[in-house]
Amino acid sequence: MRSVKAEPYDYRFPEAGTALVVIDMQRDFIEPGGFGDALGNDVSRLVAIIPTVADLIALFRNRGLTVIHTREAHLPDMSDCPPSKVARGNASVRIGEEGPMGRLLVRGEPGNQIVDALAPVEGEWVIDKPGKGMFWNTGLHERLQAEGITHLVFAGVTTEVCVQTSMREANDRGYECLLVTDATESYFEHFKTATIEMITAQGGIVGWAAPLANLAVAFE
Ligand code: TIU
Repeated sequence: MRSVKAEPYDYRFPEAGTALVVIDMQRDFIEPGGFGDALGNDVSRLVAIIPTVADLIALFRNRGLTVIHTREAHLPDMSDCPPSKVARGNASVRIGEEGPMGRLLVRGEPGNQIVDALAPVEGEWVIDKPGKGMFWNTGLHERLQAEGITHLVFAGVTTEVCVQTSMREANDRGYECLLVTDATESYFEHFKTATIEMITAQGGIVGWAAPLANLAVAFE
């Protein structure tokens, strides 16, 4: 077992049973002209974590550990996108409609790809998820079980939406979860702070949180 100095107390993980999950580092959320931008958000906050996420991926990749990338992505016929999700909010361009990077949140479109700096390499898992959580309608739990993965390290965007939903779903399914605090970001600074507090409060009710530097030390 390796041990990371974390909140609310040390996070222990078996290297072989641990995977990295990078949530939705796709152009739709991170680049101007995407879904996040269409919702009225300042995407520059999210761009800033790319180097840290790249270092985190390298840590896992270099050790031959499982790296999982998710994308929030709907089928081109939108059969996996409830009308309530399309109608919600006051977006200038809605999910499924044509934006500067193709149809928003639709599989195969330019905007739906992981940003170049974090592009998946051969052998890494790429999970297209129609929901905010990574388990609904993806088959991911069965695949993780088959690989003997028991511990999940989380990064990506946005902290309080798809990252937190996925981490909570993982906790309910029995995975021991660590959030890497400088490899996740929100359009709203206070939501990120609050999410980390929510996850780690009450003895780690959802899981643990630590910066990348602490995780790097644990691998030495
Ligand atoms: N809008 C927002 O903050 N997030 C999402 O819609 N999806 C993800 O968090 N990936």
